[in-house]
Amino acid sequence: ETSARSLAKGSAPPGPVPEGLIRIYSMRFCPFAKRTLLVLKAKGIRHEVININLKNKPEWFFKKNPSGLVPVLENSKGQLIYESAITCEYLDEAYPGKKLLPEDPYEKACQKMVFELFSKKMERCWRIKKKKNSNEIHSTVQKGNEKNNLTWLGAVLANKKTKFFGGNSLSMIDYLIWPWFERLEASELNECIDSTSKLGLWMAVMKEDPTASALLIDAKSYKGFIDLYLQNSPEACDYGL
Ligand SMILES: N[C@@H](CCC(=O)N[C@@H](CS)C(=O)NCC(=O)O)C(=O)O
Repeated sequence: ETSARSLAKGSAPPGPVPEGLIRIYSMRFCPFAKRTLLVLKAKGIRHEVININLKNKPEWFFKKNPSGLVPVLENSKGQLIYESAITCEYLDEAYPGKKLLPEDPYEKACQKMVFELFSKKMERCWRIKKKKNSNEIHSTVQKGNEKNNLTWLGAVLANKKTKFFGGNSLSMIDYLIWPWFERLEASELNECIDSTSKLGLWMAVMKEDPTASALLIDAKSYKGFIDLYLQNSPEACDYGL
């Protein structure tokens, strides 16, 4: 289902979400949507995936999210939730099972502080620029002063003296930042993390997590996607299907 072809302009809008299910509007290679998919899987929430062709969006998609971005959640009451971090917090609160955010207000604040800093520093570095060929894309990512930022994030772990960003077990903040790390390999940036460093060790334990490993991105497909996406090809989102 996660690998279903995307819906494009001209497609019929999907019907209401069946009772007992939640729907995610996603795109197979989107790191933001990956956050929501990780939380859905980690909490064992029954869901359906509708992939959106982001280079040729269906008209009706703007009724789901006026900014036209994935991910969006829709429940059987017709309620719509967008912005990836908000979708993740919503799922954690609305569904029973393992709590991914800590109850303790201070611990929760700590996770949100790491998140804010990550959002400011990292998303800018990972941003894919519209360039004509893939060589140019990768050098653009590398110029983003990645090394310094990763060092900073490693220091967060070193100060905490824990394996994960929220303590000694995996929690929400790890899932929120993981999608950018699983893309390092595909972006040929994995050598910028020393595998014996705090961050390198964190990546290794993340790869062992059953949820993260089950949803691990295929580096080859991701690369193929990026090349087409930067050419604005409507085939990008369905790369490899
Ligand atoms: N702040 C948003 C960002 C989501 C986002 O940028 N999604 C991208 C795909 S990775 C998208 O939908 N792009 C479509 C567009 O830019 O029109 C979130 O956290 O959910």
